[in-house]
Amino acid sequence: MSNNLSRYDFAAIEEKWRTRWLTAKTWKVTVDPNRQKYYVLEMFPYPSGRIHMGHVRNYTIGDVVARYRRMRGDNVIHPMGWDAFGLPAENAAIKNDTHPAKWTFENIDYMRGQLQRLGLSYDWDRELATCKTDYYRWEQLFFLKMYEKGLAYRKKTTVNWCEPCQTVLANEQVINGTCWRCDTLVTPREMQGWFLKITAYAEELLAGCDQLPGWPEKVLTMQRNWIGKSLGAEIEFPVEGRADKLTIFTTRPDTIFGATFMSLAPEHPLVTQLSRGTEQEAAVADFVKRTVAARRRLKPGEEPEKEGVFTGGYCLNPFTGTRLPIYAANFVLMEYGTGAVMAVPAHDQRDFEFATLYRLPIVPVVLPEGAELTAETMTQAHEGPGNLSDSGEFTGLDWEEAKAAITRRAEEQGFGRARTTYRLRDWGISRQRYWGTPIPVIHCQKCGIQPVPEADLPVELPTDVKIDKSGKSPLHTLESFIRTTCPACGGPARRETDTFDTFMESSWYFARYACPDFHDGPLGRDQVDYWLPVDQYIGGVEHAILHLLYSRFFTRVLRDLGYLGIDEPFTNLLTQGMVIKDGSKMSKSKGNVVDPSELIARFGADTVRLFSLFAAPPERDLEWNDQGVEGAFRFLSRIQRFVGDHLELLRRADDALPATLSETDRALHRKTHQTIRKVGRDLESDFHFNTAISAVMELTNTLFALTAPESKETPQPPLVRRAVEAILTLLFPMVPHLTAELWEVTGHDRELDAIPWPEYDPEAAKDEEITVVIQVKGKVRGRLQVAPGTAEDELRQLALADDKVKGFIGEAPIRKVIVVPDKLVNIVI
Ligand code: ANZ
Ligand code: ZN
Repeated sequence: MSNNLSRYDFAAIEEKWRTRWLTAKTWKVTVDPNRQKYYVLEMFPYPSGRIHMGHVRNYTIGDVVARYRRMRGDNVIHPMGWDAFGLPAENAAIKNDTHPAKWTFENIDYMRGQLQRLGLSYDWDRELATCKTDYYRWEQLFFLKMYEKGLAYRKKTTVNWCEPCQTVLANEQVINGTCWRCDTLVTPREMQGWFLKITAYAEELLAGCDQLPGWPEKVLTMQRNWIGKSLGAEIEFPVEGRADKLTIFTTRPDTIFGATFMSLAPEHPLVTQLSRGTEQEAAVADFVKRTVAARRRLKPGEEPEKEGVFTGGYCLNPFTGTRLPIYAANFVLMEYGTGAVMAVPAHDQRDFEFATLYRLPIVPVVLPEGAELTAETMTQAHEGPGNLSDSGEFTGLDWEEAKAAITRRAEEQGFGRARTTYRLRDWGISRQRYWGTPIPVIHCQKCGIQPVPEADLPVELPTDVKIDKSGKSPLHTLESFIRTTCPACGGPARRETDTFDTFMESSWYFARYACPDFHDGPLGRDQVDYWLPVDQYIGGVEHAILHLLYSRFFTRVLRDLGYLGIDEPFTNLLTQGMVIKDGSKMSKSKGNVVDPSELIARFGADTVRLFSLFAAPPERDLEWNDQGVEGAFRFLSRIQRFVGDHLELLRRADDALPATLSETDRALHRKTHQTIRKVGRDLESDFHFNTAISAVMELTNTLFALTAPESKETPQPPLVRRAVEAILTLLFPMVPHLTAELWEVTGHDRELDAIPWPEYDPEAAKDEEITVVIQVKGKVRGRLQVAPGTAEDELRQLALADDKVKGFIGEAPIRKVIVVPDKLVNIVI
């Protein structure tokens, strides 16, 4: 690299610095108890083949945080790795007649190169790939420990089954209810599967949401809703002609006198039992079959058209003895509460619609203050508060009192109890796939399920397999894998062929990054205790529920197993927005992708980084625009040209400030320190990179204007040098290569990477005051001395509080106050 700066030769500059940093392992870190640690982490990518603009944005944000914290003096850990198991590798293997492992590792190599081209400051010695045995072996150990504690168990579960393909489909392989490969309608099938008892941590995971002030409120809300805690009661209704009772869960025991029928989930066992032998039998059977199939076709959150069928059976209200018909209804879920609902149409909108549809009675029992409620005049359910009516001894009570009183009475009478339910379900982790972590258990005909002994771990995923076109996991037929001996009786036994849900791998990778060289166990306590928790986590909002919840769950399980000493894995969370082009998210199917590699080749990594930071604040969507990229490129070109043009001056300039400063000197000095203050605040508090960059652009403009040949008076060299130094250091986290180069050529011997973040001088940054005129009815009546940029609100208040101005307003009502910042306040009376 020559010091010929006549042209912005980004390719040469970037290569030089990239190579230097990678060779020197500039970002390698080790535990240092005497230094403040800072852990910044971006969600690791699936090695799909190439990085996309979403990755560029995510990783650039993380990189700025990492570089900024380093300049602030923190011991920064900034790792990167690969979420390398998963279905796309199997699909690609079929399509390209290759092996998932080969495809995955080739992608990793390619994508690592792409990330390095971006100049991202990772400690590559911590890199991991979850498909490697030395990673997933520890996950198998966690599973065994959880199994021992009863946190991992097996139960029957319903899966998506494709008959022609003879395979289980993952949810994302079911498109509109049909198989993605052969278009046949998918059918539900009962199968044994492994589950992790995340529900055992439901309460703690919920309470933890209140201890995460560094998370976006919307993500916490999603977490809380997903856990979905409901306080209510369980009440038993005797079923006519049967010994067993029907147990319902309700959050509104206060409405029990208004129950007019019962609704059961189609899968509820009573549905078929009650209809058996009645004239409803055929209709019920048909309904159950249809609704269960239809439900699988619903997208998450979508509600079906309400539909139901009378089962032929009745039960009795335990408080009144009233006979209530039992229906099966498609909006009742088997997995929630008890799968049975007492229907109160007057006070529950779903029940109201259902009752209207099937002409069932509506009995209002909770009356809003001062209002009449009658079945005839109601057009919708009254779900809000009120006082009880027609409710026997509870009549007249406020609804909250009634909830408690009715629950208590049910408890005393022995047919009910207070109960809390959670919407959260245990986590089904079995996948009938090949490219994943083998679940370490053995099935023995004699002894049943036997965990693989710890000493026999890892159960390695065999790689000498051929993925065939059927899409079936080759594990199911691979005798060399399946055949084993029972650890209990030593007899012949078979290995489990299910593999883990790949969310397992991403639930603890952040901890493994802390101790890549530790091989005596999953986590080296000294290292994880020093580095964890992650101080700043950054990723897409699409992971706001599952990945984050699973990671929070795993962290607690690992804590309880003694591997970790923290409760929460991520102290602060930033969910960055999407990259949009032509109105929709950049995606292959939309054909609107911009390839980062092409952009880097054309403009350089610094420009791509700068644009992705400048175009929008991180949490918002970023609208792609080509002019913006060119603008970023021009800005960097101008900086480099300026340095090139003033090289001699910059190198020679004194470090010390001149004894006397001219007005121009002071203007540049002030702007320099104000910019340092502004950028520091923007990076420190809410990562407003876009406004930080704007501020540096302003400083650059000021510098150019004052030093232009036509400028009346140019600043002295030390001030020019300080302004340039500020520009370079402030931009360094965002635009590392060019700034490092210019720093070096302007005669600094310490690398910019080792330079502390600049401090601003409050005295120098102080604004000079300006005069703002106050007008009343269009006439100048007063003047304010304020700092430039004083907020409109403040100007308005100052103007209205001015004694002279008050005199001119007198008693007249103020119609309007027009504020022109930095200029005038106009009061219309
Ligand atoms: C009677 C009642 C009266 C209800 C009323 C509501 C209002 P959350 O708050 O979401 O927990 N429910 C119970 N189990 C259900 C299931 N498996 N599928 C569908 N709905 C179910 O909702 C609890 C309420 O949803 C329960 O309280 C029950 O209806 C219904 F004026 O019971 B409620
Ligand atoms: Zn056995």
